[in-house]
Amino acid sequence: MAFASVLRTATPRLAVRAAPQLARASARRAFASEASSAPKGNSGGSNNGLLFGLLGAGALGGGLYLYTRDSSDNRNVKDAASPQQVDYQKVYNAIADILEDEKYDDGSYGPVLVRLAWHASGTYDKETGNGGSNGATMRFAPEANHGANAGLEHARNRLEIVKKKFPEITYSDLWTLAGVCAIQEMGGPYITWRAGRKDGNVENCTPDGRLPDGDKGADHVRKIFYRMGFNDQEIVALSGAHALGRCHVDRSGFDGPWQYAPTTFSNEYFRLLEDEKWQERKWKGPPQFENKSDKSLMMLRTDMALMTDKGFRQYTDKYAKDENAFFSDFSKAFSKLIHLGVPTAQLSEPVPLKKIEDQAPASA
Ligand code: HIF
Repeated sequence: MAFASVLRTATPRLAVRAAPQLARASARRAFASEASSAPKGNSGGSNNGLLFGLLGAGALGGGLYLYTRDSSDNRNVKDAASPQQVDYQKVYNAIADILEDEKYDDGSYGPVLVRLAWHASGTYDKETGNGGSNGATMRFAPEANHGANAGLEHARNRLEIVKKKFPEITYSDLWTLAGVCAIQEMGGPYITWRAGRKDGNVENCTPDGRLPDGDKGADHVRKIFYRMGFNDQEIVALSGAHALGRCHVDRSGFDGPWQYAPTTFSNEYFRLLEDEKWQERKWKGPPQFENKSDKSLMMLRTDMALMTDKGFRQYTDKYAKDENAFFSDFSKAFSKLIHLGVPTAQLSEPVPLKKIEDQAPASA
């Protein structure tokens, strides 16, 4: 299955672009200081409406996301539509239709949609139960402006095309469904997805700092992912998603793709980690690694931790050798990720979402 899909999705536009301008050393700090206007030490619970309202208003001067004007408005709050009310396969197909665009990046919005689904979900905190994919709180300025979320407006804006066609779907269901669609259509495994996420309000935004920093090591990665309830094996399995997409100097400050075919989902990320020689890149940007052989690929410090940390390395070895094992473990871990924070009672049964290539061709 994997091979056929990989063939189908390996578009000809995969040539890795030459590195754009070097990052200014201040690029990442600029994001970080913007984000420092976001609430600190807030539990993300529901009693901070005023605080968030003020912060939301304070952010007005600094480039706003679409909905902030109405951020405390209950029109932003929405219950999920059941699979009886919305044909989620149709929504899936509409997302598949808007994945490719030769003018955008490597020719596909797929990677940035996967990143949106993950950042919408990866704010989950298992101790307090807040954060996670329920709520789609990245619609609001405090969370949209978190440094880690820079660039995700490309994904959110692209999905407006689909939201207009299917206004009944909640943003939180749409964003996670888009991540599933992107992975499946780029040649990845099937991923179990349930509908039922509700859209929340600005009061449900999580504090900044819940998502990982790429310039840190294994301890940091564990701290962030253990907080969500993942173990070492799941962390490594998830990390294979860095086969997709690239870093952008104007978003994270880092630069370049992890592999040569960044719109094809495969175990290539693990194989390159092991097979290439990696060295620190000498440049003005934040610390990152480059492959010695042609210097066109990159790894973050957090990626390198999967090689250097013993607890992680055993799984990196396994997934580099065995793509089926990777696909199967990734599918489970990603499905877990995109349901974090959603009360089980809210969720539907798994919704079957077929890849386009597995759907019966429309009869003539
Ligand atoms: Fe990423 N990730 N991620 N990531 N990520 C970036 C881009 C993507 C981390 C940092 C970055 C995961 C974990 C981590 C994707 C998917 C996932 C970028 C570049 C950075 C810096 C952003 C930019 O400049 O545009 C860190 C530190 C992580 C913890 C280890 C997940 C496992 C791999 C959870 C995951 O699924 C995807 C896809 C992209 C590419 C986005 C694009 O626009 O091309």
